[in-house]
Amino acid sequence: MGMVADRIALLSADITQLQVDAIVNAANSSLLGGGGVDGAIHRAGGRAILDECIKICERQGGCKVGEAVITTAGNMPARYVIHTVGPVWTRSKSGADNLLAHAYENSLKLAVENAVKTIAFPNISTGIYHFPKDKAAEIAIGTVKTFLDGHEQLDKVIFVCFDEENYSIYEQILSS
Ligand code: AR6
Repeated sequence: MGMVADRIALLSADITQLQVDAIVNAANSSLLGGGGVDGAIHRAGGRAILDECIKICERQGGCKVGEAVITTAGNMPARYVIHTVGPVWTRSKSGADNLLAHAYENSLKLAVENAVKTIAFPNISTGIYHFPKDKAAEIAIGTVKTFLDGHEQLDKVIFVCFDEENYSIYEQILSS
């Protein structure tokens, strides 16, 4: 594949509609669903996703912040959903940056392990979890670029923005 920048794309879209190998879900540690993009993914994908999440919970007791698990995408056009858990933003917790980076990195590792070539990320933690959007975008883009540099087998990483503010932040960082 080509240079790292050519393998990154920015899209304003509903992530549940995308025809990619894997879409990433900004889940919570219970893996049992919630609001935001998590709710949208479970609604669009159907019961099969929840069934697999329940099995994973029985096996390993949910998913820790910064970690990731993989399930079917059910009725959606994608093949897999990679569920990761971003950190809740709190001023006092200095570890949040690293945990957000881990959420991206562990999702990418799981993608490679499952022969995923195209993957789409939502803006993890920037909704209900209140992570500052500009800071989150810097971490997301930096982590993805570093990972792509060392993993030629990944063809495309798409950053999917659902709100205009995130889209313009990503546009600016990616063009600079
Ligand atoms: N497609 C793409 N992006 C979306 C979509 C969609 N259909 N819907 C929302 N977004 P959030 P978090 C964007 O709140 O902050 C859930 O209850 C949204 O605009 O979904 O990581 C979980 O169960 C925002 O930019 O996730 C957890 O409890 C981004 O997705 C908690 O929320 C992430 O917002 C996780 O909070």
